[in-house]
Amino acid sequence: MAESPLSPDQIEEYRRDGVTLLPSLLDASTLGRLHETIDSIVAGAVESGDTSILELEPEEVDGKAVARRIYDPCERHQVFRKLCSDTRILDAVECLIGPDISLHHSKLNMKPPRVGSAVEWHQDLAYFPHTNDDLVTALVYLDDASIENGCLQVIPALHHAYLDHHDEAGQFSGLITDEAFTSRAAPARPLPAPAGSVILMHCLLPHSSLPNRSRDGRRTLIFEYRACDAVPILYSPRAAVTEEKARLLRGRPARSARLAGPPPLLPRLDGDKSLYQLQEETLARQAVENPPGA
Ligand SMILES: O=C(O)CCC(=O)C(=O)O
Repeated sequence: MAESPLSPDQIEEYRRDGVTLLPSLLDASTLGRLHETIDSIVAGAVESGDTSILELEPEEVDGKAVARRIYDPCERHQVFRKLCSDTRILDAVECLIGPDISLHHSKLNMKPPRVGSAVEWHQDLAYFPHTNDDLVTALVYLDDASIENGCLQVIPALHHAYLDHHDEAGQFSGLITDEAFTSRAAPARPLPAPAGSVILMHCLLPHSSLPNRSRDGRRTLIFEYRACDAVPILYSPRAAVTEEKARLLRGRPARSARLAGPPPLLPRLDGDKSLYQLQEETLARQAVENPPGA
């Protein structure tokens, strides 16, 4: 890596707030290729009803099913594999977690116009704790992201501890249930930015996004990177599937796991539900337990 791809201010912002934004990193022709590929994957999967590739929004648009997530895009097409090791992104990630980098997983959230689902407050690492917290989530906006179409929002500087994501019965709920967090006063910081911008976010930073009721989609491609010596500590059927797809992108595999960062909370997570399903079930349960106005 010749010149540092992140300025000292961006590195300081990431360390202090747990997030930094690289505005307009990708050009229009790269975005065009990604859009074409996504359209063809979605059209094929919706037509064949293949739910192993994508998850659908619960609401239809004009009587048609619409996608809310493409699972593992790096497994689907080389355009995504190429982008996850694009030097502009990977050099920036190297500044934050060092030279030995693997891809933990990828996903693509579609947030379609009018019916795009919300994502509730959560920490990524709560779903897949590791021996240290040198994991960076890169969120690549493929469309202009605004407050109206549900851009990402974060609570800056809250990335130094695992927060509880379990309900009163001790089951993993997919969203933050920690009392101190849910009653907090800290304001959310929305991160609107043009298509092609990349957000680099610490894996413990609480984040969420509002539903999209606007006429504009907000597709976001997500790469979860980790230092090679950050080793998953959760043994589960889902973790086994994820690990099969994890890939070394740069540097060397680790010979030993590094123990560092805050003590990981272990998710009590049965089955293989998506983030959206877990969060929706939790909200439905909470609404029954604490009806509005009760
Ligand atoms: O797409 C979003 O708004 C947030 C994505 C996210 O946090 C996730 O899928 O884990």
